[in-house]
Order: sequence, then structure tokens, then C-alpha cells
Amino acid sequence: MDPAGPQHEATDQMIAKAGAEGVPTCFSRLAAHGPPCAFGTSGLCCRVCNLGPCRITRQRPRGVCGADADTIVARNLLRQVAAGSAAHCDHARHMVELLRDLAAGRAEGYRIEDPAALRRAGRLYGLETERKPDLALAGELADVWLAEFTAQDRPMRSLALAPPARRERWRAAGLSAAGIDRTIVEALHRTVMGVDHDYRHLLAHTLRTALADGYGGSAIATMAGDILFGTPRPVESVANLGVLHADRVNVVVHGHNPAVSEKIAQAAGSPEIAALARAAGAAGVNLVGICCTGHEVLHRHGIALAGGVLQQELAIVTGAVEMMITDVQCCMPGLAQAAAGYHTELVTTSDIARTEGFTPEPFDGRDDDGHARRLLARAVSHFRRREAARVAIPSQRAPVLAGFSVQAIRGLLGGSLRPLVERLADGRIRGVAAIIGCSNPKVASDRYAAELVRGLISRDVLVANTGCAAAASAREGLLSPALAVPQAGPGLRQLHEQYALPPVLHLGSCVNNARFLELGAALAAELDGRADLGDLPLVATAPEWISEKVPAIGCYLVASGVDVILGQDLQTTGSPNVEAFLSRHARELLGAGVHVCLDPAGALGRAMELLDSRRARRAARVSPTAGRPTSSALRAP
Ligand code: NFS
Ligand code: SF4
Repeated sequence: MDPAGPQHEATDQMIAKAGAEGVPTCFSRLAAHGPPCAFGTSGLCCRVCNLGPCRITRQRPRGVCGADADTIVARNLLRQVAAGSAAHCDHARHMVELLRDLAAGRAEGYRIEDPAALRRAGRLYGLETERKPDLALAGELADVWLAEFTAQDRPMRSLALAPPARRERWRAAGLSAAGIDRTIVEALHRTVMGVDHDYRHLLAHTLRTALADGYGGSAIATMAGDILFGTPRPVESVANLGVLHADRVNVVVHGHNPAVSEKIAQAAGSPEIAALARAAGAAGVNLVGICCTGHEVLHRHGIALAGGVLQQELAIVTGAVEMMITDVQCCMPGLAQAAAGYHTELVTTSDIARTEGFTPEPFDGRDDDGHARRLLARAVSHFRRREAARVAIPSQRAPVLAGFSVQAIRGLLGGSLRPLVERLADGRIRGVAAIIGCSNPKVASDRYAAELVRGLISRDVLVANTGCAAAASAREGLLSPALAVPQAGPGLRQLHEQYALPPVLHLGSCVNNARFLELGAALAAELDGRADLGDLPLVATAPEWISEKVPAIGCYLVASGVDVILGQDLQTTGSPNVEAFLSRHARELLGAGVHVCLDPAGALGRAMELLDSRRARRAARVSPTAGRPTSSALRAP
């Protein structure tokens, strides 16, 4: 299988098919929209009150209330980060509630899939883990986690997932986030008209809010998912639109909540559903994933990945999808227009997500197994309505090896991260780069991510992939060791030869970026007890961003000491002060900053520079950053 260009053809073919059949997609709507509003892209549009909305220009440098560009841009960024963090954190809340209900005997059909993950998490929070039954421990842990949402005047306990040196920095800078709910509510309060106007003070709360996401929402969602559904282990599968089957009932799970997709996955494997499909004239039921929920079932069941956020409508355009089962986040409302052109039924399983054209089928923890079976039976009944003449499934599918939890990585390396730490120290491996975030049709989709990943592995940088960026790598064959290893440098090839650790590690969904924080903390601990993420050759890149979740992730990575390279500007270009804060001041204070590199060659150069200088600083045993905080700008009141 050729890992290069042709994999894009699947997407291109379906865009062309949609065009020929008059089916609108985000690609056609983007073209119709033309260039976006410059006030919006620069962050200079304020609509937080009805004195405005106000748009800042050189002639009108202040809004009606007197707010300047710095205030408005910082306020908009904080609102974005609060919304992105809220998405991850509310997802986490649903997982913790499920764990609590399970412990109380109220979540029929669910169980503790991974008791070792439960005990691991219990120990992290100082719970007594050895002398009690799983469900009792699960109940205690769920209570500890729920208290992370409601904590008022103490920092989140989950911040202790970071190395002690990093926590000390947060304390000194006043960035230790209180409870998740309080932190996010405060973000909205501060950004109401007439409250917080100092851009530095607003940006400090932006970082604080992001930390509530990274160490709160995202980490808790990841740990709870592992407990309930299993910690991922390496698993083989395939990816790209070619995973749909012409002769089977195709069902797509799409969204982010692993609980729903898990139940669908279990039901799809049942003989009862297979028999129904055969009776309907199909060869069986083919379950595939889109977006982060797709990564969840890929990692735990090896279920094929049809694509990321940009393939959601295109999967329907194949004409071969009987049902798409969505939950929360990244499920475009435009799916309804795409599905209207075919026989596809759209289902929403979340009580908080309703879209016209989607059938509401909320999963509520009571008889979710039965619910999943009934949905699949209905999907089977749609098979007869498929118009054979309009079915065109692209042939492209690439082999994938997924399932790289930190535990799986450690397992492959012989039980300890030492082999990786040693190679990072002597330069055989030049660093670890997280390549994360969405795919965006505004840029030459996926090419940035693919070129960057190839460049990094050829220079012996281990790549950790999540979310849609991982789906992009999957399409390029970069998640197949057989295809990726020959493109890697000698250090990574040797690592693969000795330990079977491939050059590109698929860490999971977008909330699983917490696995990158976990990996960083574990590498730091392995290096020496006082080390910090800022001391390690780590970097992160979000080549293409769409969702507000990406600015949130970027901010918690920077706050953790990991430099972040964005392939597209944040909506902050209207304030040079805000941009200087995020790039330079953050570096003084936290040892890392935000960089923007619009082309992949630039991003590759910057990533190598950052990684090499981190390794050189470490080797010279010089402080990895500009040292103690030099300014009180980030200090909490
Ligand atoms: Ni994360 Fe991007 Fe969405 Fe997942 Fe994909 S669009 S912000 S990667 S699916 S969340
Ligand atoms: Fe305009 Fe100020 Fe109201 Fe924003 S808060 S809309 S800048 S008056």
C-alpha cells in the first residue's frame, strides 16, 4: 500500500461526488462563505454587551465601554478556552457519573473493565487501594473526582499529576486552578462587560482554566475511560473511507463519549445482529468510527476508523451508510443536509445534543445494551432502502497500529521508560513531539500534518499523535510500522527493532492528550525526581485547528512547559500585546510559549530548534528556562 498521496484521493473523490449530486458539505459551504471576517479572525469583534457589538479599528481603538484591543482579544480568548475546557470537563463529568452509578449498582450493563487502572488511579489520589472490593474503590474515586468539579477554595488535587517542580511554578505564578466548575464559571464572570480588563490578568485565568482542563477534565476522562472500558494496548486495524463495505450494513459511531460507542461496539458483535443483517440480504454489520469516538473504539476493539472531522459528511456521501450514531462535540449540524440526500438515519444519543434531522435516542445508563441492539436492528432495516446505483466507496484504506497508552508504551519498553529516557539523553532520539488537533478545510488538509510527521520521524523525533491529526497520519500510512519505520531515522529504527515501539504512537482521542502529559511526567520522574516537563525535549504541534478545544489544549501544554506550534493563527492577531504574552512572557514564566508556523517546513525547523535547544540546556545542566517568575503579571489576586 502506497503511504503517500493517493490516500487523499478518498476524500477528494467524495467531495467531487457530493458536488456532482448537489449534496452540500463543509467544503462547499466554506467555498460559498469566502474569506472570513477580519474582525473575527483577529479577535477584535466584541459582542459581550449590547452597548455594542463593537469592532475595533485604528480610527476607533476602543469599544463603547472603553475596552481596548488587548482587553477584547484576551477576553475572547479566555471565553474560547473556557468553552473548550468545558467540553472536555463535562465529558469527564459524564464518565465520573457513570463510574459513581456503577459503584452504586445503578449502571446496568457496565462493569469495571480494568481493575488495575482503577487501583492505579486510586493510588494517584492517595486512596487505600488494596483491601477493598473494586466497586467500593470506584465509588470513593468517583467522589474524589466529583469533588474536583466542586472544589471552591482549594486547588484541584489532580494538579498533583504534574511533576512537583511544575506545581511549584504554578503556585509561584498563582495558576493553581481551583475546582473545574468554579474556574470555568469565573472565566465567564470575568469576561462579562465591566469586570476584568487587564489583558495579563485575563490571560493568567486563561492558563488557569486550561489547567483545569488538562489535569482535571481531560486527565479524569482518560483515567475513567480506562477503568470502565480498558486501558488501550497495541491493536491492528485499518483507516480511511475504504473501511466501509458495499455488501454490509454500515454503521458509523461519531462524537466523543466512549460509553455509547462501547455499547454499540458490543452489540455490533452479537450473533443476533449478524443474523438480522443476513436476513436483510447483507453480509453482516460493519461498525466503523469517525472522530474521537472512533479513536476510542479503535483503541479498545480495533474497530476501523473511517476518518476525522472532515470525513463525517463524506462517509454519508458514499451512499453506503445506514446509520450514523452521534453523541457530543464535532458532530456538524450539516450532517442533516448530507443525510437528507441519502437513506442514512442520523441518531443523537446525548441528552444535551439535539439537531434537527437527527433522531433523539438518549442513552441514560438504563438498559443501554438493549438500546444499542434496537438501534442496530433499525440500521439493518434501512439496508433495503440503499440505492445501489449511488453507492461509491473509495478503495483507499491504510493499515494502522493503535492503542498506545503510557502503560502500553512502558510494557513494550520492558516495564520501564528508561530505554526511552536514555535515548533522549544521549540524542539517539531527539525528542517527543505531540501532533494533535483537528483537520481544517481552510488549509491544504492533512498535508501539513503528514509532511511534519514524516520530517520529524526522519530526524529521530518520536511522534505522539491524537485526534484528527492521528486520523491524518493513519490515512498516510504513518500509523503502520511497516510503512513508517523505513521513513524513520536510525534512532527510531533501532528503537523499533529492539522494542517494537513504532515511530508514530497513536495515543488516542483528543481528551487523551492527557496521556501526553502523563508520558511527560513519567519521563521526568524517570530522569530524576526533580525534573519537569520543561526540562525534557518535548514539543507539541496543532497543524490545523477548528474547535475551541484546541486553544484550551495549547494553553495547558504551554502551562505545563511544552512549547506549542500552531499551523494557523489563534484569533488573537488584533493584539500584539496578547501575542507577546503568549509567546515571550509565557516563556519567561512557564518555560514554554506559543509559536505560529503557517507552513510545515517552518514548523519542522522550529520544532527541531526547540527540541535541540532543550536537550543542549539539559546536557549543560543549565536551568531550562529563564528561571523564577520575573513578573507578577500572572499572579492571582
Ligand atoms: Ni479534537 Fe478537533 Fe474533534 Fe477530536 Fe477531531 S475535530 S479538537 S480531534 S474530532 S475533538
Ligand atoms: Fe462594546 Fe465594551 Fe460591550 Fe464589548 S463590552 S460590546 S467593547 S461596549
